[in-house]
Amino acid sequence: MVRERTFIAVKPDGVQRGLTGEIIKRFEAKGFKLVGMKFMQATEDHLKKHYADLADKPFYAGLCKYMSSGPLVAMCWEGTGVVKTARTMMGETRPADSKPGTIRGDFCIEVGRNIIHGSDSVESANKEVALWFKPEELFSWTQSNETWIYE
Ligand code: DAT
Ligand code: MG
Repeated sequence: MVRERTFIAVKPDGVQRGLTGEIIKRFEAKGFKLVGMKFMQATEDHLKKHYADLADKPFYAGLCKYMSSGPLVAMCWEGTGVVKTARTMMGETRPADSKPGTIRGDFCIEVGRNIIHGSDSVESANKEVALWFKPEELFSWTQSNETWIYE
């Protein structure tokens, strides 16, 4: 597996509920490297682009509205297998299907308020990172503990 990047967001409900630190803590403790992060309120237009693949779903308009209703934390995390592993750490789309120990399994109840976003493939991760971050907002840096995380 390659040292890839993924787009993770603490959604507005996660921010409102004070779960930002808890979510960041899990990715940090796992050993992944934070390479970009901003606290921002996204426009509905921006979210329509982000969720373009879901444009034909009945919940699309409500989803874009809720996601733009308050500030969120947009992040880019890097590491070997981070796209897939982050999805595992998040749990399933529906919190009710998410196992305890996962973020959605531990902290939320309804699919429409599931507190975190994570890219679902390397291809969409690349697209999403480019949609949410300018190149100068992403940082390549050496983690001091890297040789203790990777062989
Ligand atoms: P995920 O966020 O796990 O990648 P997705 O890409 O299929 O899931 O959908 C994006 C978001 O849309 C999801 O996090 C919550 C919302 N959503 C999905 N299915 C829904 C449904 N049946 N009703 C309401 N909201 C839904
Ligand atoms: Mg998705």
